[in-house]
Amino acid sequence: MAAPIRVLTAVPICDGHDSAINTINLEFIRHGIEVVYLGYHRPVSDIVRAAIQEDVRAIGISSYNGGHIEFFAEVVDLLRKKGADDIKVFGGGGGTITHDDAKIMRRKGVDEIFFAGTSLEDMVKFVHQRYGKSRGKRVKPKSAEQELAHKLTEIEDAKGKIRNAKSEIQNAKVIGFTGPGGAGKTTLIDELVLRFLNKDKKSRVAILSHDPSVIGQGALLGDRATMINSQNDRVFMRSMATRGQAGGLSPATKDCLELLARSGFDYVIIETVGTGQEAMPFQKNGIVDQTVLVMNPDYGSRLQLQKIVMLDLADVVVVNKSDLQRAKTAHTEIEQRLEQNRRRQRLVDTVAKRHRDAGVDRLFDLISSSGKSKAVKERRKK
Ligand code: B12
Ligand SMILES: Nc1nc2c(ncn2[C@@H]2O[C@H](COP(=O)(O)OP(=O)(O)OP(=O)(O)O)[C@@H](O)[C@H]2O)c(=O)[nH]1
Ligand SMILES: [Mg+2]
Repeated sequence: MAAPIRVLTAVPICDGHDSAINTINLEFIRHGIEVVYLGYHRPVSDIVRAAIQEDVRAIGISSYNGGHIEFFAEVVDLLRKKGADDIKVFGGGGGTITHDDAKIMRRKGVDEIFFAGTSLEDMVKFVHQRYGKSRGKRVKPKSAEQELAHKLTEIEDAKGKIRNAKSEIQNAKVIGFTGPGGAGKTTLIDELVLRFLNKDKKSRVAILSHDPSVIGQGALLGDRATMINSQNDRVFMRSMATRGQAGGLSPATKDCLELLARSGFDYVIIETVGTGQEAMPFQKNGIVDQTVLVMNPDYGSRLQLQKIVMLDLADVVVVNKSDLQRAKTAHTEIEQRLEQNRRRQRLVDTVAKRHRDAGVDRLFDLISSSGKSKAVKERRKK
């Protein structure tokens, strides 16, 4: 089966009209397309950076607040400048983009503009026809970032059968985040990235983020929309759909992670999909150095805690959303549960959605101060 088409969608800066694109995203996903959604109020530079890192086939822009002729053209121009003009641009904006505007936009390199009244079916058909064919031989990448992005695509589409044997040295510390859907993993990672970037002005971070999908179907890869600090030239983020694999990761995760870990980043952060009680996404002695389980205070009762396998395995357990009422009880119950494990697991309370949260600072210290794990040291000795 051919690999799914990946597109990135976004709404331009100073524009909060995201209702149209949310509808379109959903329709795309239902028809087998993987959509990396960047969110609204996004500048050209963020859109182009994300499209290159995600190595999508095309960018779909939904624009309502005017300035579309310039905005779309700037996206096309920046892609060209970065040697990434194999990534195409299309979009719409209801009645705010006139037919005359669209003519100019097409002349400036935009593939297609969809007007008010177009059916969702027609848009899906367009994406399949225009971006569904195999890419064939690719142009030589213009930057290391682009090269990395292309390789990740090769690995993902070959289901992890491609290896890069160039360098076996893993320099990065790999940290795995898991936990139930909506617990705040992405928000927390974004706050930690801010601290990594501020602590060392030269450090570079990679993020490998997962969202669920069934084989042959699309996926909404939505973690980027939550990211603010991670929209940064020192951060390389890649979103992956699970493509039918259970357990929180994708069949290609391991190889993609290995490649990222030896691509010159100081930290590689991996986020699983929202997981259930039985999930154990990170293998023992695998490539992940430290595992963080992010919990929501509303997990149920003590009985539920007995069932969560990751509570036995995680190095650090975070009670996020500790601004919520149940957080204190959650902390006490989880603390007692962890005591039974008799391992040196750490428990931290955080409010990830608050800037400069002292709990997130504490978590950052735990992650950034503890050195490479035994596993990595051993791997390095080999
Ligand atoms: C819904 C709406 C809102 C909602 C937005 C909700 C949300 N979260 O999106 C609310 C009420 C919040 C809102 C607020 C504002 N709005 Co308003 N809003 C609209 C409205 C009524 C509909 C837009 C819409 O979602 N249509 C539904 C989509 C599915 O259909 P469509 O637009 O026809 O698009 C088709 C195609 O173009 C295509 N398409 C669209 N995008 C894309 C993208 C891709 C990739 C593809 C393939 C296709 C595609 O899909 C559709 C298929 O048929 C329009 C008026 C109108 N009737 O168009 C005004 C409109 C866009 N808003 C307008 C304005 C001025 C505002 C405000 C500034 C008002 C104010 N003074 O506060 C604020 C700004 C908000 C902000 N932060 O940006 C103006 C813009 C004027 C301009 N550009 O000159 C409009 C045109 C109304 C008007 N006539 O004055 N708005
Ligand atoms: N009250 C409260 N809400 C938070 C906190 N941290 C995150 N949230 C909110 O929780 C929601 C989910 O946050 P995400 O970071 O997307 O959660 P996630 O675990 O990455 O979700 P999935 O990737 O879908 O599993 C968002 O609306 C956040 O704003 C917090 O500390 N307190
Ligand atoms: Mg997330």
